[in-house]
Amino acid sequence: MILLKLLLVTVLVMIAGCAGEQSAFVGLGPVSSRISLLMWIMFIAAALITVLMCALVFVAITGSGSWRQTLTREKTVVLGGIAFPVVILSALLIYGFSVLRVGENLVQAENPVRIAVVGEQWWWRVIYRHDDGRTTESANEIRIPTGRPVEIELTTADVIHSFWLPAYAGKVDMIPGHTNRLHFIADKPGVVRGQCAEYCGGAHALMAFYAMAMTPADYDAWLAKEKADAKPAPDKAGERLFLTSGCGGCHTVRGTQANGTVGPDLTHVGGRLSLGAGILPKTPENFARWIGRHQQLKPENLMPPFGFFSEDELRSLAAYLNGLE
Ligand code: HEC
Ligand SMILES: [Cu+2]
Repeated sequence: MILLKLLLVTVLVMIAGCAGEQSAFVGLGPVSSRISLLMWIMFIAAALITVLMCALVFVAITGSGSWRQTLTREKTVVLGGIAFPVVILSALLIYGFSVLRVGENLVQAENPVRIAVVGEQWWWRVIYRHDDGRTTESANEIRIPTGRPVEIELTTADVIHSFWLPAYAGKVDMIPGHTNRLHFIADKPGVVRGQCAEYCGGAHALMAFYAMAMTPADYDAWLAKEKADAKPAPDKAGERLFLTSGCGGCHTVRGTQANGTVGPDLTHVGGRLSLGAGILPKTPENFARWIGRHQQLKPENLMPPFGFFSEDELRSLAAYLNGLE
Protein backbone atom coordinates (compact mmCIF):
# COMPACT_ATOMS: atom_id res chain seq x y z
CA MET A 1 0.00 0.00 0.00
CA ILE A 2 2.83 2.38 0.99
CA LEU A 3 4.59 1.41 -2.22
CA LEU A 4 1.49 2.22 -4.24
CA LYS A 5 1.17 5.62 -2.59
CA LEU A 6 4.84 6.30 -3.21
CA LEU A 7 4.41 5.39 -6.86
CA LEU A 8 1.37 7.64 -7.15
CA VAL A 9 3.20 10.59 -5.60
CA THR A 10 6.19 10.07 -7.91
CA VAL A 11 3.96 9.94 -10.97
CA LEU A 12 2.06 13.07 -9.89
CA VAL A 13 5.31 14.97 -9.31
CA MET A 14 6.55 13.89 -12.73
CA ILE A 15 3.32 14.96 -14.43
CA ALA A 16 3.48 18.33 -12.68
CA GLY A 17 6.95 18.81 -14.19
CA CYS A 18 5.51 18.38 -17.66
CA ALA A 19 3.15 21.34 -17.54
CA GLY A 20 4.16 24.94 -17.98
CA GLU A 21 6.49 26.92 -20.12
CA GLN A 22 8.88 24.18 -21.26
CA SER A 23 6.65 21.21 -21.91
CA ALA A 24 6.98 18.69 -24.71
CA PHE A 25 3.31 17.84 -24.11
CA VAL A 26 1.92 21.26 -24.99
CA GLY A 27 2.34 22.15 -28.66
CA LEU A 28 1.73 25.84 -29.32
CA GLY A 29 2.18 25.69 -33.08
CA PRO A 30 1.43 23.32 -35.98
CA VAL A 31 4.86 21.63 -35.95
CA SER A 32 4.99 20.90 -32.22
CA SER A 33 1.30 19.89 -32.11
CA ARG A 34 1.96 17.20 -34.70
CA ILE A 35 5.04 16.03 -32.78
CA SER A 36 3.05 15.63 -29.55
CA LEU A 37 0.26 13.86 -31.43
CA LEU A 38 2.83 11.46 -32.88
CA MET A 39 4.27 10.94 -29.40
CA TRP A 40 0.85 10.06 -27.96
CA ILE A 41 0.11 7.65 -30.78
CA MET A 42 3.50 5.95 -30.26
CA PHE A 43 2.95 5.85 -26.51
CA ILE A 44 -0.57 4.43 -26.66
CA ALA A 45 0.35 1.87 -29.33
CA ALA A 46 3.40 0.76 -27.31
CA ALA A 47 1.31 0.52 -24.13
CA LEU A 48 -1.38 -1.61 -25.83
CA ILE A 49 1.21 -3.93 -27.35
CA THR A 50 2.95 -4.29 -23.98
CA VAL A 51 -0.35 -5.25 -22.34
CA LEU A 52 -1.06 -7.74 -25.13
CA MET A 53 2.40 -9.28 -24.72
CA CYS A 54 2.00 -9.58 -20.94
CA ALA A 55 -1.37 -11.31 -21.48
CA LEU A 56 0.18 -13.75 -23.96
CA VAL A 57 3.04 -14.55 -21.57
CA PHE A 58 0.47 -15.16 -18.85
CA VAL A 59 -1.46 -17.53 -21.12
CA ALA A 60 1.75 -19.30 -22.12
CA ILE A 61 2.57 -19.96 -18.47
CA THR A 62 -0.82 -20.71 -16.93
CA GLY A 63 -3.18 -21.36 -19.85
CA SER A 64 -4.80 -24.68 -20.71
CA GLY A 65 -3.04 -27.11 -23.03
CA SER A 66 -5.03 -26.12 -26.11
CA TRP A 67 -4.30 -22.39 -25.62
CA ARG A 68 -0.62 -23.11 -25.23
CA GLN A 69 -0.66 -25.26 -28.32
CA THR A 70 -2.27 -22.46 -30.33
CA LEU A 71 0.54 -20.14 -29.28
CA THR A 72 3.25 -22.48 -30.55
CA ARG A 73 1.67 -23.04 -33.97
CA GLU A 74 3.72 -21.87 -36.95
CA LYS A 75 0.81 -19.72 -38.14
CA THR A 76 0.67 -17.86 -34.83
CA VAL A 77 4.40 -17.18 -34.93
CA VAL A 78 4.34 -15.95 -38.55
CA LEU A 79 1.27 -13.76 -38.04
CA GLY A 80 2.08 -12.47 -34.56
CA GLY A 81 5.86 -12.36 -34.80
CA ILE A 82 6.40 -11.15 -38.38
CA ALA A 83 3.23 -9.87 -40.05
CA PHE A 84 1.92 -7.91 -37.04
CA PRO A 85 5.13 -5.94 -36.31
CA VAL A 86 5.75 -5.27 -40.03
CA VAL A 87 2.26 -3.81 -40.51
CA ILE A 88 2.29 -1.75 -37.29
CA LEU A 89 5.84 -0.43 -37.68
CA SER A 90 5.33 0.44 -41.36
CA ALA A 91 2.15 2.33 -40.55
CA LEU A 92 3.90 4.28 -37.79
CA LEU A 93 6.88 5.00 -40.06
CA ILE A 94 4.67 6.37 -42.83
CA TYR A 95 2.72 8.45 -40.34
CA GLY A 96 6.00 9.71 -38.82
CA PHE A 97 7.19 10.87 -42.25
CA SER A 98 3.92 12.68 -42.84
CA VAL A 99 4.40 14.52 -39.53
CA LEU A 100 7.91 15.57 -40.53
CA ARG A 101 6.43 16.96 -43.76
CA VAL A 102 4.56 19.62 -41.78
CA GLY A 103 7.91 21.21 -40.93
CA GLU A 104 9.21 20.69 -44.46
CA ASN A 105 6.23 22.46 -45.98
CA LEU A 106 7.24 25.51 -43.99
CA VAL A 107 10.66 25.43 -45.67
CA GLN A 108 9.09 26.65 -48.88
CA ALA A 109 7.19 29.39 -47.09
CA GLU A 110 7.78 32.78 -48.60
CA ASN A 111 9.26 35.57 -46.58
CA PRO A 112 9.83 33.80 -43.25
CA VAL A 113 11.13 35.65 -40.23
CA ARG A 114 14.86 34.93 -40.27
CA ILE A 115 16.78 34.60 -37.05
CA ALA A 116 20.27 33.14 -36.62
CA VAL A 117 21.14 31.57 -33.29
CA VAL A 118 24.74 30.71 -32.46
CA GLY A 119 25.43 28.33 -29.57
CA GLU A 120 28.23 29.62 -27.32
CA GLN A 121 29.56 28.07 -24.12
CA TRP A 122 27.07 28.70 -22.30
CA TRP A 123 24.71 31.20 -23.83
CA TRP A 124 22.95 31.99 -27.12
CA ARG A 125 23.96 34.69 -29.61
CA VAL A 126 20.81 35.79 -31.45
CA ILE A 127 20.95 37.66 -34.77
CA TYR A 128 17.82 39.07 -36.43
CA ARG A 129 18.19 39.19 -40.22
CA HIS A 130 16.26 42.05 -41.79
CA ASP A 131 14.86 42.17 -45.32
CA ASP A 132 17.39 44.86 -46.32
CA GLY A 133 20.29 42.50 -45.51
CA ARG A 134 21.18 44.23 -42.26
CA THR A 135 21.26 42.47 -38.92
CA THR A 136 20.60 43.25 -35.27
CA GLU A 137 22.35 41.29 -32.56
CA SER A 138 20.86 40.28 -29.22
CA ALA A 139 21.25 37.33 -26.85
CA ASN A 140 19.55 34.68 -24.73
CA GLU A 141 16.03 35.48 -25.91
CA ILE A 142 14.21 35.23 -29.19
CA ARG A 143 11.13 37.18 -30.11
CA ILE A 144 8.88 36.09 -32.94
CA PRO A 145 5.61 37.28 -34.47
CA THR A 146 2.59 34.95 -34.27
CA GLY A 147 1.12 33.34 -37.38
CA ARG A 148 4.21 33.78 -39.57
CA PRO A 149 6.68 31.05 -40.55
CA VAL A 150 9.95 31.41 -38.63
CA GLU A 151 13.28 30.12 -39.90
CA ILE A 152 15.99 29.69 -37.29
CA GLU A 153 19.50 29.25 -38.65
CA LEU A 154 21.51 27.20 -36.16
CA THR A 155 25.30 27.20 -35.86
CA THR A 156 27.85 26.99 -33.06
CA ALA A 157 30.92 28.98 -32.11
CA ASP A 158 32.55 26.10 -30.25
CA VAL A 159 31.22 22.61 -29.41
CA ILE A 160 27.96 20.82 -30.28
CA HIS A 161 24.87 22.34 -28.68
CA SER A 162 21.24 21.52 -29.31
CA PHE A 163 18.48 24.10 -29.71
CA TRP A 164 15.27 22.87 -28.08
CA LEU A 165 12.14 24.96 -27.88
CA PRO A 166 9.51 22.25 -27.23
CA ALA A 167 6.51 24.59 -27.41
CA TYR A 168 7.16 25.12 -31.13
CA ALA A 169 9.41 22.42 -32.59
CA GLY A 170 11.68 19.44 -32.05
CA LYS A 171 15.33 19.68 -31.08
CA VAL A 172 17.98 20.45 -33.70
CA ASP A 173 21.70 20.15 -33.05
CA MET A 174 24.15 22.99 -33.59
CA ILE A 175 27.16 21.36 -35.27
CA PRO A 176 30.60 22.96 -35.77
CA GLY A 177 31.12 23.95 -39.42
CA HIS A 178 27.54 23.26 -40.40
CA THR A 179 24.30 25.26 -40.60
CA ASN A 180 21.03 23.59 -39.65
CA ARG A 181 17.65 25.19 -40.18
CA LEU A 182 14.58 24.88 -38.02
CA HIS A 183 11.11 25.96 -39.14
CA PHE A 184 7.99 26.58 -37.09
CA ILE A 185 5.01 28.85 -36.51
CA ALA A 186 3.79 30.21 -33.18
CA ASP A 187 0.00 30.21 -32.95
CA LYS A 188 -0.57 32.72 -30.17
CA PRO A 189 1.29 35.28 -28.06
CA GLY A 190 3.08 34.02 -24.96
CA VAL A 191 6.39 33.29 -23.29
CA VAL A 192 8.00 29.85 -23.33
CA ARG A 193 11.37 28.49 -22.31
CA GLY A 194 14.00 26.62 -24.30
CA GLN A 195 17.10 24.74 -23.23
CA CYS A 196 20.35 23.42 -24.65
CA ALA A 197 19.68 19.72 -25.10
CA GLU A 198 23.17 18.42 -25.86
CA TYR A 199 25.80 18.26 -23.14
CA CYS A 200 28.31 21.01 -24.01
CA GLY A 201 30.54 21.27 -20.94
CA GLY A 202 30.46 22.67 -17.40
CA ALA A 203 27.49 25.06 -17.38
CA HIS A 204 25.39 23.13 -19.91
CA ALA A 205 22.45 22.66 -17.53
CA LEU A 206 22.36 26.45 -17.04
CA MET A 207 22.12 27.24 -20.75
CA ALA A 208 18.49 28.14 -21.29
CA PHE A 209 16.63 30.94 -23.04
CA TYR A 210 13.18 32.44 -23.36
CA ALA A 211 11.11 32.87 -26.48
CA MET A 212 8.35 35.44 -26.67
CA ALA A 213 5.70 35.22 -29.37
CA MET A 214 4.06 38.59 -30.01
CA THR A 215 1.29 39.85 -32.28
CA PRO A 216 2.79 41.07 -35.59
CA ALA A 217 2.17 44.73 -34.65
CA ASP A 218 3.84 44.35 -31.24
CA TYR A 219 6.69 42.46 -32.86
CA ASP A 220 7.34 45.19 -35.46
CA ALA A 221 7.32 47.84 -32.75
CA TRP A 222 9.69 45.79 -30.60
CA LEU A 223 12.04 45.08 -33.52
CA ALA A 224 12.25 48.77 -34.40
CA LYS A 225 13.29 49.47 -30.81
CA GLU A 226 15.76 46.58 -30.77
CA LYS A 227 17.41 47.87 -33.97
CA ALA A 228 18.03 51.28 -32.43
CA ASP A 229 21.17 52.11 -30.44
CA ALA A 230 21.00 52.33 -26.66
CA LYS A 231 19.49 55.59 -25.44
CA PRO A 232 21.96 57.89 -23.62
CA ALA A 233 22.13 56.87 -19.96
CA PRO A 234 20.35 59.34 -17.69
CA ASP A 235 22.89 58.68 -14.92
CA LYS A 236 26.42 58.71 -16.27
CA ALA A 237 28.11 57.07 -13.24
CA GLY A 238 27.06 53.50 -14.10
CA GLU A 239 27.93 53.94 -17.74
CA ARG A 240 31.37 55.33 -16.88
CA LEU A 241 32.03 52.40 -14.56
CA PHE A 242 30.94 49.98 -17.28
CA LEU A 243 33.22 51.57 -19.87
CA THR A 244 36.26 51.88 -17.57
CA SER A 245 36.05 48.39 -16.01
CA GLY A 246 36.76 46.53 -19.22
CA CYS A 247 33.20 45.30 -19.73
CA GLY A 248 33.21 46.81 -23.23
CA GLY A 249 36.07 44.52 -24.26
CA CYS A 250 33.61 41.64 -24.31
CA HIS A 251 30.19 43.26 -24.49
CA THR A 252 28.66 45.61 -27.05
CA VAL A 253 26.34 48.43 -26.10
CA ARG A 254 25.53 50.00 -29.46
CA GLY A 255 25.82 53.78 -29.24
CA THR A 256 28.79 53.66 -26.80
CA GLN A 257 32.47 52.71 -27.19
CA ALA A 258 31.66 49.24 -25.84
CA ASN A 259 31.98 47.01 -28.89
CA GLY A 260 33.26 43.64 -27.63
CA THR A 261 31.89 40.50 -29.22
CA VAL A 262 33.08 37.81 -26.79
CA GLY A 263 29.97 37.95 -24.58
CA PRO A 264 26.26 38.70 -25.04
CA ASP A 265 25.25 41.99 -26.69
CA LEU A 266 23.92 44.20 -23.90
CA THR A 267 22.45 47.05 -25.99
CA HIS A 268 18.91 46.26 -24.82
CA VAL A 269 19.64 43.87 -21.96
CA GLY A 270 17.31 45.85 -19.68
CA GLY A 271 14.40 44.87 -21.91
CA ARG A 272 15.02 41.15 -21.65
CA LEU A 273 13.28 38.62 -19.41
CA SER A 274 16.29 36.87 -17.91
CA LEU A 275 20.01 37.11 -17.16
CA GLY A 276 22.81 34.58 -17.57
CA ALA A 277 21.03 32.59 -20.31
CA GLY A 278 17.71 32.05 -18.59
CA ILE A 279 19.00 31.40 -15.06
CA LEU A 280 17.88 34.60 -13.25
CA PRO A 281 14.83 36.80 -13.78
CA LYS A 282 15.95 40.19 -15.06
CA THR A 283 15.73 42.60 -12.12
CA PRO A 284 18.07 45.40 -10.96
CA GLU A 285 19.08 43.26 -7.94
CA ASN A 286 19.94 40.35 -10.19
CA PHE A 287 22.18 42.51 -12.38
CA ALA A 288 24.18 43.28 -9.22
CA ARG A 289 24.14 39.63 -8.14
CA TRP A 290 25.28 38.52 -11.58
CA ILE A 291 28.19 40.97 -11.76
CA GLY A 292 29.36 40.27 -8.20
CA ARG A 293 28.77 36.53 -7.93
CA HIS A 294 28.22 35.05 -11.36
CA GLN A 295 30.85 32.34 -10.84
CA GLN A 296 28.80 31.02 -7.91
CA LEU A 297 25.48 31.41 -9.77
CA LYS A 298 26.77 29.81 -12.96
CA PRO A 299 30.01 27.96 -12.21
CA GLU A 300 32.59 27.80 -15.03
CA ASN A 301 30.89 30.44 -17.20
CA LEU A 302 33.40 32.34 -19.34
CA MET A 303 32.95 35.83 -17.89
CA PRO A 304 35.91 36.65 -15.59
CA PRO A 305 35.06 37.22 -11.90
CA PHE A 306 34.49 40.84 -10.85
CA GLY A 307 34.47 40.45 -7.06
CA PHE A 308 36.07 43.83 -6.35
CA PHE A 309 33.14 46.20 -6.89
CA SER A 310 31.67 47.89 -3.80
CA GLU A 311 27.94 47.65 -3.09
CA ASP A 312 27.53 51.20 -4.42
CA GLU A 313 29.39 50.42 -7.62
CA LEU A 314 27.32 47.27 -8.16
CA ARG A 315 24.13 49.25 -7.67
CA SER A 316 25.27 51.88 -10.11
CA LEU A 317 26.26 49.32 -12.77
CA ALA A 318 22.97 47.48 -12.22
CA ALA A 319 20.96 50.69 -12.64
CA TYR A 320 22.80 51.46 -15.87
CA LEU A 321 22.28 47.99 -17.35
CA ASN A 322 18.67 47.77 -16.20
CA GLY A 323 18.04 51.10 -17.94
CA LEU A 324 19.24 49.72 -21.30
CA GLU A 325 15.74 48.85 -22.46
C1 HEC B 1 36.30 38.39 -20.88
C2 HEC B 1 35.01 38.77 -21.37
C3 HEC B 1 34.01 39.45 -20.44
C4 HEC B 1 34.18 40.60 -19.69
C5 HEC B 1 35.44 41.44 -19.53
C6 HEC B 1 32.89 40.87 -19.09
N1 HEC B 1 31.98 39.92 -19.47
FE1 HEC B 1 30.00 39.90 -18.98
N2 HEC B 1 29.80 38.13 -19.94
C7 HEC B 1 30.79 37.48 -20.63
C8 HEC B 1 30.28 36.19 -21.07
C9 HEC B 1 31.04 35.14 -21.86
C10 HEC B 1 28.94 36.13 -20.62
C11 HEC B 1 27.97 34.95 -20.81
C12 HEC B 1 28.08 34.07 -19.59
C13 HEC B 1 27.12 32.93 -19.61
O1 HEC B 1 25.89 33.17 -19.48
O2 HEC B 1 27.56 31.78 -19.76
C14 HEC B 1 28.67 37.36 -19.93
C15 HEC B 1 27.42 37.71 -19.40
C16 HEC B 1 27.12 38.94 -18.85
C17 HEC B 1 25.80 39.37 -18.48
C18 HEC B 1 24.51 38.57 -18.69
C19 HEC B 1 24.00 38.89 -20.08
C20 HEC B 1 22.77 38.15 -20.51
O3 HEC B 1 22.40 38.28 -21.70
O4 HEC B 1 22.16 37.45 -19.73
C21 HEC B 1 25.92 40.62 -17.96
C22 HEC B 1 24.80 41.50 -17.44
C23 HEC B 1 27.31 40.97 -17.99
N3 HEC B 1 28.02 39.92 -18.57
C24 HEC B 1 27.84 42.17 -17.53
C25 HEC B 1 29.20 42.45 -17.52
C26 HEC B 1 29.76 43.61 -16.86
C27 HEC B 1 28.98 44.66 -16.12
C28 HEC B 1 31.11 43.55 -17.06
C29 HEC B 1 32.17 44.49 -16.54
C30 HEC B 1 32.19 44.68 -15.12
C31 HEC B 1 31.38 42.35 -17.84
N4 HEC B 1 30.20 41.71 -18.08
C32 HEC B 1 32.64 41.95 -18.26
C33 HEC B 1 32.06 37.92 -20.87
C34 HEC B 1 32.63 39.04 -20.29
CU1 LIG C 1 24.55 22.30 -23.79
